[in-house]
Amino acid sequence: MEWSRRRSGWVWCDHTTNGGGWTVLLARLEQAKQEDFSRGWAEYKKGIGDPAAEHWLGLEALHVMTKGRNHELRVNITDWNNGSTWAEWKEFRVAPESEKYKLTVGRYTSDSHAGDALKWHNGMQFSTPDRDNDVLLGGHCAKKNDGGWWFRGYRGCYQAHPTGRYQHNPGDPPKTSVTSRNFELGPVLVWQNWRGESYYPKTLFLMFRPMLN
Ligand SMILES: [Ca+2]
Repeated sequence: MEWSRRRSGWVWCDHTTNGGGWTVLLARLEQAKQEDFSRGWAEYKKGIGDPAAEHWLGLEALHVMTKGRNHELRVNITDWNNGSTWAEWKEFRVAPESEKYKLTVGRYTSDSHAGDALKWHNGMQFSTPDRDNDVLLGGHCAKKNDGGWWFRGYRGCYQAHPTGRYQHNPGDPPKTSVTSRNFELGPVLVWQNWRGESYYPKTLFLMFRPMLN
């Protein structure tokens, strides 16, 4: 990972994974003090956290950077036993704020391992604890699940909740699943289509780059 100058400012880039050139849009990892992702619309719009640590790039930057040409999206996930998985989508863009930063993601690549959790979120508008843009009438997924994301709502809020609370505390033994007690404390970081809704990843990175053709 290294720094790279973009129109939106300095961003964290991965120059080694599958050809490099990736801009990180969300980083989740164990750190001394975990970032707080239970934040409002204005903060998800402009970005959250330290770009060299846990962070969210920002919805406006995502829109500006993906609007001109097609991009691909990738997720890298690691577990607590040196295992890892990944997935790629060959279509990714984020609509302007006037369309509530609607997500378009598709063309999941068949050799991916992590599971197409984002299919559930394709076409959704972004929601935050202070903005309910999901399709659930009489419910507010982002408030209930304490984070910002392209929550759905119909038949469930999410299949991936990458801005969920980071449950692991420094010094805790490695965690391989989330107990019911963890869930009582609030929704945690999950990618259901990999090892199910109770598996808790150690790190998760979402990144994107322009399509080469
Ligand atoms: Ca709603």
